[in-house]
Amino acid sequence: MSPGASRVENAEVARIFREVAELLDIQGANAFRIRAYRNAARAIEEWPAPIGPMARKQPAQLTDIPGIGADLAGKIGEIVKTGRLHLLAELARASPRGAVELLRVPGIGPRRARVLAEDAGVRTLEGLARAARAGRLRGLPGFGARSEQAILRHLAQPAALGDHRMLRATAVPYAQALVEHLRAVAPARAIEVAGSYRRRRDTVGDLDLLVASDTPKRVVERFTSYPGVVEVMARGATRAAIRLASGLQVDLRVLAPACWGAGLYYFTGSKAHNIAVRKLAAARGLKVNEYGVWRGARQVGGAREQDVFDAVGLPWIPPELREDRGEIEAAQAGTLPRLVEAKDLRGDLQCHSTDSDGHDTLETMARAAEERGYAYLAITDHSPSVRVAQGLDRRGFLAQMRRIDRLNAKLKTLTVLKGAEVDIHADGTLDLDDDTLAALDIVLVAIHSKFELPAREQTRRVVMALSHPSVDVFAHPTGRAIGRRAPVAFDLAAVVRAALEHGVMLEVNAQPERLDLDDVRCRAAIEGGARITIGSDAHSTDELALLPFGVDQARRGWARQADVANTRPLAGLLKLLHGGR
Ligand code: DGT
Ligand code: CA
Ligand code: CA
Ligand code: ZN
Repeated sequence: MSPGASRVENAEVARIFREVAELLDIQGANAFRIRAYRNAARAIEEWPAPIGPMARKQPAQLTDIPGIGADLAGKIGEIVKTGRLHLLAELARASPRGAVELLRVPGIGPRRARVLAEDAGVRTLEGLARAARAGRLRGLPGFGARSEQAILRHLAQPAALGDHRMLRATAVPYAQALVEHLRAVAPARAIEVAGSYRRRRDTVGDLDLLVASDTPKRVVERFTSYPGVVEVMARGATRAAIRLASGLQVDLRVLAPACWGAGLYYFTGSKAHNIAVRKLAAARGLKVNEYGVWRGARQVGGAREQDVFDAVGLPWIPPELREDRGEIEAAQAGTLPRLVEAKDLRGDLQCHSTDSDGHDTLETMARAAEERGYAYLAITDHSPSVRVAQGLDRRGFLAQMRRIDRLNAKLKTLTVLKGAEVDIHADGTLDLDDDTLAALDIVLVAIHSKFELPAREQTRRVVMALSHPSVDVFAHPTGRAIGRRAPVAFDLAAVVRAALEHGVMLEVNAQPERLDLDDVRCRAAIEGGARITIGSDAHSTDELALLPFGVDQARRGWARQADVANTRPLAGLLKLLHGGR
């Protein structure tokens, strides 16, 4: 069984515990109890072993997981056994309906959600929008004209209302578990998750599962009887659609083996890309659809995906590029980029330790990176003004640098780079003194406040920060959090010019909620001549494993190996850094 498939229960337990924490929070429950559920969710998600078999065979061992006592262990057992948690249903019954939806709006926490429900009768996003437009929020306890404006701005974004996309990373264990389940009726090479999932988009609307088989009935039967199904939404001879408890919807199509390639191609999309390729086919007197490549009524290809590309005279195009954003023209001209791959990366250029807000010590992080075979790991703890992260001050960084020297003397194949993630103040100055900055091997700068500055001020702030002679990397440049916080407004072209002028690189941050730069901005930055870095921003050893999600986003951003600084061996990387190593 693949590691991802067996971890689907970790994902489910974590999801349910998080929902419990949210509902407890809305009800104003004890803060320790709420935190216990949140911490447990995180610990279970990061627990390296599958929790399902453990709960079934050795339930006593569940308490080995940090933050799991007898009570939570019992609840894990209940979820693993029954797929649900009685407590959650009870809490949901006792909570104002829609309150959880309101929590997705930036600036609305549990307290404000309760005020909205109890004092203003606002229980839905639509209700919230109405109340904000009518100016009825500003009088409520904890609300003012400013927060009312911010809420209106958020709700005006097209994605704010009724868009239930899931982070792709969240969907991975669910997808892998389903694929595993279907292995009983088809070999691995005959199963594929297509759609936006295969194109490695940062979020997915649903999953599009394809199976090549001569016995579609068996496949449909197996699919709809998956234990995680809460609703079978459609069922036909060769297709079906289900919904899982997480809300994720999955479409299944069973394809005849002779049509596999054409179906895989069609359902990978994107729609815009498909339409453009179909036009090329039509110009050659061919028809391309999900069943094959056709000349009149005769099928001339479609068993392999390559058949479709051959039919229109194109080389194979990686799914990540299939967005009709110039990939077809590039394929025709023979200028498709050879995209960076996860195995090209030699190290990780952003992570945190217990010295700021990480969960593992400097040494533990380094050992874990060494075990991954990395040549280097930049430890980039926060600077002091990021108070929630308990950042280091000058003395703290100097002490950490001495510890890194001692650690490097002991490590065999890994070099720890002395780094920092330095906060950019609102005026563009940096949150650490020049001498300390100059002593570091690698300086990341980032925005952690004043996200809402107007574009001109934001651009000026960033350009000033990048012009500091010690700065190497602009980390998670737009500060977006998918579904929660929009990207800051700045003039990307001006920022890229400043980055080029001062030898600063732009990060593609691999945290699934960030994936920042996004695909379009990453490509624009590279086309503008900038170099990028990919950083996991790990806050624990397990999160080092997030790095490939950053690679996915960089690939969608047309990044080649040479565009990514941390594909270089250590000596080559150091040439790109200002630090005096
Ligand atoms: P999503 O689910 O919103 O993240 O995005 P996709 O790309 O997975 O879209 P989805 O699930 O609606 O459909 C899967 C693929 O099927 C899509 O990428 C392309 C193909 N497809 C769907 N509808 C059409 C259509 O009307 N025309 C064409 N040419 N292809 C379509
Ligand atoms: Ca889809
Ligand atoms: Ca779909
Ligand atoms: Zn940060």
